[in-house]
Order: sequence, then C-alpha cells, then structure tokens
Amino acid sequence: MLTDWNKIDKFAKEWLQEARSKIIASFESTLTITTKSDANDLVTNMDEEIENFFVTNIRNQFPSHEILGEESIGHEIEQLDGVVWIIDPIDGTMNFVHQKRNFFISIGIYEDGVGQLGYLYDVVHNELYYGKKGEGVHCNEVKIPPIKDVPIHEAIVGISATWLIENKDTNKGEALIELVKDVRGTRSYGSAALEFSYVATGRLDAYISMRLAPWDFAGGKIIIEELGGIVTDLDGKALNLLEKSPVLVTSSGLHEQIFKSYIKK
Ligand code: 2AM
Ligand code: CA
Ligand code: CA
Ligand code: CA
Repeated sequence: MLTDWNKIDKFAKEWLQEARSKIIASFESTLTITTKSDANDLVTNMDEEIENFFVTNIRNQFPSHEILGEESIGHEIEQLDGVVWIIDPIDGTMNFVHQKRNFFISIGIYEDGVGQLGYLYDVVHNELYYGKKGEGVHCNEVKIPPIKDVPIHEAIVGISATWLIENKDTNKGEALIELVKDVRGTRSYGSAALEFSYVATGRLDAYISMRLAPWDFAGGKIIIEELGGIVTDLDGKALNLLEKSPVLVTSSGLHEQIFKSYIKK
C-alpha cells in the first residue's frame, strides 16, 4: 500500500501543536530535572512526557510505524525499513530549563531510509519549519527560498566553543580553528534543531557539531537538503541515521570551500 504522506503530515502538525500547548503550560509548574550521561546532560519530566505523547499517538494512529526517540524508545533499531519517526521531544533541554526559550521539537520521518517529512518547531515563537520531500520547506505558511552561498569570509558559523576546546571526538580541531579565524563570526545557541533552522533561513551559513545523535539531525537534514543545502559528517560522508556522528551543515558552495581549504578529506 502506498504511504499517505498528507495524512501523516496532518497528524504530525496536529500533535506538534498539542505538544506546544503542553510545554507552554509547563512554564507555570515546577519541572523535575535529572541528569543523564554527566552533570550537564539534563532531562526533565517534560522531555519524557512530550516523547510519550508522540509515541502514544503514533502507536494509535499508525501502528505499523517504527519510532526512535531520544528519551525512551527504539534505541535497539538496527535498520530503517518501513516508516520510522525519529523524534527529539525537546532539543535544547538546557535552554528549556535555564532560559525557557531557544529549544525546539525536532522530528524526521523516513521511509526505507529516505527522508520524507521534517519538522523543526520553535515552540516559544510558534514557528514551525516543515519540509516535505520534493515540495520545499515552509515556515508556518511562508515558503523558504533555497539556501544561498556566501564566501568563507562573510559566513556566520554555528559552533560550540566547548566542543572546539575539547576536540575530543575528532581529529579536525586544527582545521576548525583555522576556519573559525577566517569566518565573519561564530555563534552557539545550544539547540541543534534551532541551528539547522537558522542555516535553512540564512541566519547562519553553516553549523558544525562534533557529536550529534540521530534525533538531533533527522528532522533538520530533510529540511536542509530540500533547500539545496548539504548535511554530512566532518569527512564529507553521508550521515548514518542510526549512529551518533559529527555533523556539518552548509550551503553546497560553502561545503566545497570548507573541504578544499580547511578540512582535508
Ligand atoms: P538535547 O538538548 O536534546 O540533549 C547542544 O547541547 C545540542 O547538542 C543540543 O541540540 C543537544 O540536544 C545536543 N546534544 C547531543 N548530545 C548531547 C549531550 N550528551 N549533552 C548535551 N547535549 C547534547
Ligand atoms: Ca538530551
Ligand atoms: Ca537533541
Ligand atoms: Ca532532547
């Protein structure tokens, strides 16, 4: 049977709005905050509640679909056959806890490994970026133009100072420091989904992260690629949607410049 993407899109958008209402309502109550891999890796009751909300709805409406979610589900999945929802219920939990802004809901929906629907939801601004394979990207009702190229010296790059200093997971540290010296400016927002949406809209020209999980990049990758941009690891290779990876998000021209002049493949 052919997958009804319009139906999936309609439900996804409905659930995103409902999830937003729950998150906004939670601002009035006290959060339960715990830590995961280390003292700065936070998770709250709302991360779990929002993920569970999507899981329950998807299970009811689309029982054949698989789900991979940051907090609790699908971490054992080894292949991407069929329809798979990859969900980050709150991307930027530290911002959610400390700032009550600069966090997103991020969802990518894949079929047999091919990205079909991507959602990056700026909950506080009520701005939903959504991309549908072959049909472009919108922010709410407004269509977003393709990503423009800029020269390196005019580029604003999203990159975390902490990652750049630690340089734990990559041998690309020196190259990235040279790049940072040459670009117009750097920014760090603490939410991968926000930074993907900023590259999509030209607020950033590139985003670099040393280690993201599939739920951090699944939605953004669909949106960026639909706008003609490129999402790879720091060797220029395609991302594996079931593995953690360094990530580079750029226009196609900037991707070429970065590999030609900075990172040697
Ligand atoms: P999260 O808020 O959903 O955990 C900046 O921290 C960005 O990196 C966020 O998008 C965050 O997603 C993601 N990230 C990935 N792994 C992380 C980790 N171990 N600790 C904190 N943030 C992580
Ligand atoms: Ca997390
Ligand atoms: Ca995340
Ligand atoms: Ca998260």
